[in-house]
Amino acid sequence: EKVAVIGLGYIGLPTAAILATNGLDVVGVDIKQDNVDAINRGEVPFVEPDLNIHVAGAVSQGNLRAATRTPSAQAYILAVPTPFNEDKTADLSYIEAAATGIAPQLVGGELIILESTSPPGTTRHLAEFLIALRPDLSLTGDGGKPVLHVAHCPERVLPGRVMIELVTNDRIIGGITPEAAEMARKLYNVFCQGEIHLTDAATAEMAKLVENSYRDVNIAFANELSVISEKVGIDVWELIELANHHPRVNILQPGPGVGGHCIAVDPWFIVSAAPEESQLIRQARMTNDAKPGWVVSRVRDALEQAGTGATVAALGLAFKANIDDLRESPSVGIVKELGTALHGSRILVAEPHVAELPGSLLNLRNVELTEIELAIKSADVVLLLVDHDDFRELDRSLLDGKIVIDTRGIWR
Ligand code: SAJ
Repeated sequence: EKVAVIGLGYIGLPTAAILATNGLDVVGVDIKQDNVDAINRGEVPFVEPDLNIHVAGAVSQGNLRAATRTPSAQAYILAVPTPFNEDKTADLSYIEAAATGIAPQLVGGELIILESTSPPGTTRHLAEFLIALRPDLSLTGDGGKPVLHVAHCPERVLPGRVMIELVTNDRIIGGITPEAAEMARKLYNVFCQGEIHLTDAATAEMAKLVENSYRDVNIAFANELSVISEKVGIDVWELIELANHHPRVNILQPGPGVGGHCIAVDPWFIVSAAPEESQLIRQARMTNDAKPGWVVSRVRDALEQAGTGATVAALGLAFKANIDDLRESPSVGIVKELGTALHGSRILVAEPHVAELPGSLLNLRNVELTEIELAIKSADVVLLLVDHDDFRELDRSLLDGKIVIDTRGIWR
């Protein structure tokens, strides 16, 4: 069986590779010629543990190759981005572009799977978009036309653990028809050892969005508690730890805000589908988005205490612990805001997982990247932004005499 995977990013390439190492004939499709060339040499254009072994193995076996043109295949998996627009609605142009590439190849009987995280109704939209391009096909076989089977199978893997979670996580598959869902189950059964649950397409779309919104709402609760605790003069970490001793309470951890490409994005897809009804989900998003600004104002207070010209050590830029991913990171936003607003102060950034500052911080003359101990020793105010192990294991005596703002509660 031949499978085409459209979009060779963090989800598409691992999925293509794992199908190929399980014996299927896989063509990966991407618009970036450089990435296509790299993959055809057996190389991976980004960092994900163990992915390179899978890609190199599959390419040398001849089961995986990459191309910029969509080939004909029995199954197509779309793993393209679904970013959101300024008005928080989803941008479906990548899905439509992928569908436009697939449509001329279809003869009927194919399986089309959308993996991209999408607002409710997107799989149906994709199906109808394909039928509009190919009116000689149908979704149900009406009029005796050949059938196109369309399903949604949202990805749920955690970056850094993709090759493990692809195999072990349970999956949800929602079909436009039950038959489409059943066909998709057969395909994912090739590598997925978790349970596969079948439903309709809109429920599968919502399930993925709800998982990430659940986390967002719960982090917002923790973040709100941290702001309240500051006001009433108690330690939020102790508060949460104590409350979590209750058998039915499990509060998450506050932080400097919520980053990454999923949890800070997906809830908006629910809000845009049902704006009036999504009060709590919207408010949680706004609460989490407001947290970096609150951290900045705490640093300003500390600097007032420390005096003009004081130096800040900002520890961590990644969006979460022990990774090198700076995209959509609240820490980067906080450092940028500090660098822009506090002309009289120096901000010494320590981020052991990167070799240089991201572009958004490069033109700030009072912000520089340095080594952890050096940053702390030179600082009056130490701002902990990411709970990297390197910061947890730090010699605490370095913090003596400093004003410490620990947004993750690792130094209590
Ligand atoms: N965070 C907190 N407090 C917490 C937990 C997390 O402030 O108690 C922050 C983190 O620091 C980070 C952000 O939330 O900035 C998100 O981190 P995360 O580890 O919660 O999640 P992601 O974005 O790396 O991956 C999520 C996962 N979804 C869920 O756990 C429900 C993953 O399984 C999904 O596949 C992924 O989103 C995705 O692609 O949608």
